[in-house]
Amino acid sequence: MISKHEIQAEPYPLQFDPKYIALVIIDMQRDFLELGGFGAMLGNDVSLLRSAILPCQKLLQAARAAGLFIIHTREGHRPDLSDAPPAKLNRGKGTERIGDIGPMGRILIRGEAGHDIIPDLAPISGEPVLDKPGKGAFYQTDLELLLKNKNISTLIVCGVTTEVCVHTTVREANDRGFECVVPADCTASYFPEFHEVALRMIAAQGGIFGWVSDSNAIIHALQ
Ligand code: C5J
Repeated sequence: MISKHEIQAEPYPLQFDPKYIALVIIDMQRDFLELGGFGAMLGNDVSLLRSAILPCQKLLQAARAAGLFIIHTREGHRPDLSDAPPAKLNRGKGTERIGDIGPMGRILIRGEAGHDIIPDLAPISGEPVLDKPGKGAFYQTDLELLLKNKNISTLIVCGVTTEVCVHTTVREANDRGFECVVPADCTASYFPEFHEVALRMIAAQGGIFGWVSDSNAIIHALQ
């Protein structure tokens, strides 16, 4: 018998099977959340992302307790930048660029301090950490394979930033047949107005890309 649970969400409650739901935490890296990283280099106020940390921590704890498959992602590149499209490297108008040396090491480069996931959300053994060169977590990674091998059908997608890597991942997941729910308080943007609109875009038109909920509702449904 299929066990069905329900998450209170917009545009309507999301039913899920607890055996086949996974938590995906997108790019909660020092490079985006701390001074001296990629986010700051682009001229953003990185403190705006910090509101997502505590809700993500609580949801991560609940997901671990419920035995969910948990995946963390990191955006970044090889030290020789061979996986970074020139178009990405050349974009932006800051004084520093991807690969330049900043206070947390080379910006957006794998293995550097800034590329690490923030300590509050550090992955534990058994939780895959996927390094991605692009904005979407499916692009040039084995995320789809990992999920399909576990018959995962529903994704809880958290992380930063709402309208960039979270949104891109939700769109990619949607086209691959996954149901996605985004807990609004577990995501954040350097542009609060983009955050709001990005969430509305997900749930609009009867849930064109998925569902929007919050950490408390999801934690409640996982218990
Ligand atoms: C950005 C991300 N904003 N993780 N990356 O460049 O959203």
